[in-house]
Amino acid sequence: MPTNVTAEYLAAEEEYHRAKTIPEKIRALEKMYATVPKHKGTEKLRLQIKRKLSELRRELEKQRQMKKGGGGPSIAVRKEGAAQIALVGLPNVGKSSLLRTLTNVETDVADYAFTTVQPVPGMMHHRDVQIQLVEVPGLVEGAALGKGMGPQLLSVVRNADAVAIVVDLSGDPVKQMKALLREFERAGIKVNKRRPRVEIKRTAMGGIVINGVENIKGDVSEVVKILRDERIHSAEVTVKEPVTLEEIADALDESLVWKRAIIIANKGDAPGSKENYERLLETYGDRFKVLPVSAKRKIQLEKLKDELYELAGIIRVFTKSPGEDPAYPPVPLKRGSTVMDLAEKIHKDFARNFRYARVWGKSVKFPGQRVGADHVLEDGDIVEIHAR
Ligand SMILES: Nc1nc2c(ncn2[C@@H]2O[C@H](COP(=O)(O)OP(=O)(O)OP(=O)(O)O)[C@@H](O)[C@H]2O)c(=O)[nH]1
Ligand SMILES: [Mg+2]
Repeated sequence: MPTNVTAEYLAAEEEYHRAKTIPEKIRALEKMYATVPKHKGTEKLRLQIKRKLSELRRELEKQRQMKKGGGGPSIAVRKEGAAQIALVGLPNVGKSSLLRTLTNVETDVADYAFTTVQPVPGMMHHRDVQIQLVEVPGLVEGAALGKGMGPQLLSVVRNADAVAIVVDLSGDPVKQMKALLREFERAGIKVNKRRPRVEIKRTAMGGIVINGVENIKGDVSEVVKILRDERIHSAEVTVKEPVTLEEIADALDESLVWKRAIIIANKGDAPGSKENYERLLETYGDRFKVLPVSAKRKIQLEKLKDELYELAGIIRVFTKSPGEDPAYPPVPLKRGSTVMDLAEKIHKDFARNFRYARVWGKSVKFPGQRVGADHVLEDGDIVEIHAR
């Protein structure tokens, strides 16, 4: 153990050794991680704590699954529309109020916590696309560690395509964000972070081969250890960008999910909301798009729809037959979709008998350009598929 740790760290370590339950252990390890000085000499220690936390998180989830009925009734929400966005926040911040105005769902709004106790879905229609919003009942501290329906609620978030975090500007939004991000972290949900670019290809034999070793900031032998812990003994690992050991561990941790997110700063009409908004922006503005709104006074709601549409990561593509006008409505696709993805969405035969396509729009250099199945489409493109 490094000699340069603080008294707080030692106290947390003591707490860890005394801890009996998994949630207790997790809380103690989080304290250890928060109090360990961040420099090169403690790099391995930090990595160890992070890995232990990940292991306990997975164990907790396994325990929950083993319990009768998977630890309570499933509250999963079936996906409908082009994308599903989770509306998530602490209790009483205005999630239902937003859902009501954005989707016309008649859900209860009241001035106390836990009005909503089940996830409530609603359809938002915007720019010819249907996007499903799901209000996740208010999260509380300890949700991810088993409090109330916490784990089930967080699994709704894990399953969504993107996350809209709702905070209340009549209270301290930075505190709210910290609490939410901690629960996300505990549930293995990474928001607005990109999975580090480390690729792993399992091989039948040949041991561990690491390409791009120069990109690893830290002891390479630790990477081999991480892999061994995951029971990977033969693989080709390619490190494509500079990464720390903790980032490599994250990249190789398949229990993590990576989600795009924005912050909806609600109750922008409340006294003191301006100052609170500014503090929120100062702390989280670099990492998140922050949109101040008022569900009650219906302020900035059109802009909010635009932002949610952006967040959903949808493009609309118009199809057409030769010599005819584009068909309406457009087909919604995930950003990054190809001509083949479109063909498959329209009709299996189209995909099977595909020859080429002609495209008009942003993704091509000239109108009516002939492209192949792998061509990546953009929002607003018009596509004419030619099949046998
Ligand atoms: N001033 C102000 N109050 C709002 C706004 N939006 C919602 N409220 C009020 O905040 C309270 C809670 O609103 P809800 O929409 O029920 O909040 P929720 O997040 O769904 O609450 P739970 O389901 O209990 O977690 C109600 O009294 C709303 O009228 C807003 O933009 N401004
Ligand atoms: Mg509600």
